[in-house]
Amino acid sequence: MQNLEDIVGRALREFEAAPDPASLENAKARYLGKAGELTALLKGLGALAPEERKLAGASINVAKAGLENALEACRSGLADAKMNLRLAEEALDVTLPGRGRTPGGIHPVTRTWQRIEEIFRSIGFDVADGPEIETDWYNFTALNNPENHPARSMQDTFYVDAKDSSGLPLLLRTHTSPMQVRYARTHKPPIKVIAPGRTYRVDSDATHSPMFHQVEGLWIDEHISFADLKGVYTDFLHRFFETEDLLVRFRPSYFPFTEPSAEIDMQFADGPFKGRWLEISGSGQVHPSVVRNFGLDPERYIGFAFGSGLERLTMLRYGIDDLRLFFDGDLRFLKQF
Ligand code: 2U9
Repeated sequence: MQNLEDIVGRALREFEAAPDPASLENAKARYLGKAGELTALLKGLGALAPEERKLAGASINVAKAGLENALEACRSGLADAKMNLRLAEEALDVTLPGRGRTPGGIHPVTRTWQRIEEIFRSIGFDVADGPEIETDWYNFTALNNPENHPARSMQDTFYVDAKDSSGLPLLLRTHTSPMQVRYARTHKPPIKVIAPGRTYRVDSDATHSPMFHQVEGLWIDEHISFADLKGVYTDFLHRFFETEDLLVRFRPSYFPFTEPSAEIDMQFADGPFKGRWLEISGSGQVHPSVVRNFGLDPERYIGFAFGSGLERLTMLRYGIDDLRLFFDGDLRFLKQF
């Protein structure tokens, strides 16, 4: 049977040459499928004489069994090759060194925050905490911020898609003052508190970040004067910068929540900022309307407040010249503290 040998030879070569399971199954169909060449030979047996049919049938069936065995061997060969490739691709080198976990550090702004708490606690100030999402009343109205003040606009303040009980939109606090209003309304004088924390404004460039930190201080009692503000803040600067060799001056200014108001400037006698007046804080005597919003009588109670930026204090203490370094998360910077 010349034809049978030829068919078997071609089938075996095609099975072995199939590069993937789909090509192998196509090759199978060409020989063993319904319209396959070997199947056609089997179908043609009926036309032969009985004696001849017996002999031819036997050899075709032997050939068919041989091809089916070869097909099965090729199928498992392809499956093995696929598995070996995957194992090679996903190989793990268990001899590689592990990724070490290095201890973390305290962010420089957090260091400033901690130092400030320590200094003010040591002179009898409490530390207030409060929500970062605030009501319009605590953030603006209670602090004597006029209706038409630009800080109240969408361009300057992040508003939240939720309203307070008087139907006004909630907002991300633009200063730490609302914490002090909350504190003052729930404590009796003397009120002596600092409020450090995150604050938010729609502002982003080399010297402004949409999230920044402030610390505000408030001291309210029956006879607290500007002289107390000068004493407390100057003492704080001496301790924060670890030197008494610095000048402090109060320059008239304006804030809605204080009257009179002053900017506090300082000058180092040494170091990279030597001889330059540096703006370090805002301050003032708390406005009588704000004292009234504490639930206190402004004829009886008086005091001062100040507000400083923690990033600014940190930059001056460590000689950092770019605010963005605080927020980049670059370990080359952070590891220096
Ligand atoms: C209450 C009443 C008054 C806090 C004050 C400033 C002046 C001020 C800025 C300095 C730099 C904020 O971080 S900054 O951008 N702050 O100038 N803050 S007086 O006055 C208060 C606070 C709370 C109840």
